[in-house]
Amino acid sequence: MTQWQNTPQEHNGVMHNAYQTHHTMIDTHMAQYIAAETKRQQDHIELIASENFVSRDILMAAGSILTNKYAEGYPGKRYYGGCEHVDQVEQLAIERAKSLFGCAFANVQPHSGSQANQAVFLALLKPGDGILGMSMDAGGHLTHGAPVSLTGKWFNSVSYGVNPSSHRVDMDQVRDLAKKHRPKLMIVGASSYPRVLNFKEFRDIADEVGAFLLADVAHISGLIVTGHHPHPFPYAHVVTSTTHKTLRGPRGGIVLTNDEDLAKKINTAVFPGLQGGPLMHVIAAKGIAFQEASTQAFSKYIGAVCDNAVALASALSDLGYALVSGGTDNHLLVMDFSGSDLSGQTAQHALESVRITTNKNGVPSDQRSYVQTSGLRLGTPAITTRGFMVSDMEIIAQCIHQRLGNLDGPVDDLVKQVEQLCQKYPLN
Ligand code: DSN
Repeated sequence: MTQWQNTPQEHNGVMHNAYQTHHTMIDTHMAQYIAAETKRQQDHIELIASENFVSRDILMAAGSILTNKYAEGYPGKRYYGGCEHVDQVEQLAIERAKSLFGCAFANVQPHSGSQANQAVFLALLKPGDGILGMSMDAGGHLTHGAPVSLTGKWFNSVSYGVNPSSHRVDMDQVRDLAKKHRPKLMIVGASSYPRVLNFKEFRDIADEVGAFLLADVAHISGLIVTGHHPHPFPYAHVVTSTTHKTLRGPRGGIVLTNDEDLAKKINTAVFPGLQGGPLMHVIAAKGIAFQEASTQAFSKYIGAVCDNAVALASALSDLGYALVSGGTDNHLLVMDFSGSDLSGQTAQHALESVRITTNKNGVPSDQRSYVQTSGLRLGTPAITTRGFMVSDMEIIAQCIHQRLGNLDGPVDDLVKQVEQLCQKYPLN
């Protein structure tokens, strides 16, 4: 058992497995669905790069009585009575977020990463203003100006991509587009970019055109706080993140800055601009996650996440698979099926049938639709939390290869292999 795994804990003489709490629910109908999902999480190899398994403390806080409390406003300035304890909860979460990310201001109320980004847009922009973000096929996120998102509909959105052969961000294109369109906000960050982002270069360009720089570090925040990826401060004016990906906290978002004036605008944008009552149970869980992420064990965990990603990428490459950018510097990799008969959608479904969970994903210059896609994104945060090690990546790569190389073949042996791996690293 590795030191960053969750372990069953004794409490009042009873061993508690945090992932079995549904056993005592009275609503047996709903409990049966939660039980089924618990079993799915236990029995499948979870390779979705944005998912993870939280600790017992985080699960308990997220399921606590704090869910009962309304607390519109901010600590010390609420619109409801009885907030003296939730004020302490939120203040502690804020202080821990500031300390973890080394910044002066933190808003821990956004219900999600998308809402954290929307808060920045509301704080800094007017409808029709220009934004410059990464296109989705290059790895960008919906809220970075995709045409189908509010951010693409209400703002004048221009997208940069990656170099067609290296698949690295094309900084010349970023500079050219910034000079041509003079956006008010530039966004650096991605959902499926396997390489290091250069925040300083983005800031230099933002300064050249007088733009704000937003770093959306949702995917890599766990790497950033442990020194496994360069830090967005002092380059970004504002940083947003989710709290549930590599950071391994509850589902939610945060907004961070060092600028007092921006902090005030962001607070007003989150509440009352976008949201009503904050989710105090989730804020407590976020606070616990910030504390956990500041430990040596977490740092070792993130190191293992990256080692596993590199090992999985190299095992798949050795088996002949093309990867976007040829590999990875972080926690994720994207298999590239461009030019083959296999689509991301078919690959995802095929792997699901042998209990390997992934998601189809666009690749640079993808010729297929967003529904089909030519890529498959794989990530190692969740399996590493369970304890999977570098030596297991070869086995996972072989399982993927056997399934994708024989789509109509029998699945029983593969399911058995996956079952054995999952039993070796139980989810507690
Ligand atoms: N949907 C998230 C992901 O899977 O990366 C991004 O918000």
